[in-house]
Amino acid sequence: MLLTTRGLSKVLQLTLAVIKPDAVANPVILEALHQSILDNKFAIVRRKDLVWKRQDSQKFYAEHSERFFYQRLVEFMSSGPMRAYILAREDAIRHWRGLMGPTKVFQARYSSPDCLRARFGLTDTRNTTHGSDSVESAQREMVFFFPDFKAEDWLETEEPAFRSGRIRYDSQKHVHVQT
Ligand code: FUP
Repeated sequence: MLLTTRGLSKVLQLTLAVIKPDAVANPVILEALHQSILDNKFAIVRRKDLVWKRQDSQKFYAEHSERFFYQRLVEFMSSGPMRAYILAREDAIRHWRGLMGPTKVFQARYSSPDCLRARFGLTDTRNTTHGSDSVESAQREMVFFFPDFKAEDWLETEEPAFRSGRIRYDSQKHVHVQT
């Protein structure tokens, strides 16, 4: 479904993007990240500010539970407010991960100095942003952050308008809506 085409243009893909507590804590960085999303032609489908409990953090990062950084990661991700987005774009997953850059901030600064993690990241854990790494993880992560959002329904009812540009940015709600 996500990779099929309708007419000539490719169906938009959805991804889950998160601005992590290190970046939300700095209003200038938070605004710069939001602006980067808009400048890079992502449509903002949903947006939410939230704070994780420790259990949310543990559950979300369960696949890393054996890694040396797990405890540090769990503490950090439940240490303060975050902002989550559902973004739409052609190849949204790949484009958002490209914009974020490598996981490790010091490597990012060396290899991709313009990426978001290089520009704003503090450490390998406090690395500014998260992005889904596959269609499957995007689906799982969208449900995790936005349990009421139904991707299939959105693709059926709203995606055609988003793809053909019949949308506008609502500067009150900070999301894109159909015109
Ligand atoms: P990514 O998909 O780029 O977020 O990277 P991973 O799934 O490999 O890692 C998930 C999170 O674990 C990172 F965002 C931050 C944290 N992490 C560390 O804290 N230290 C590391 O050395 C690697 C990852």
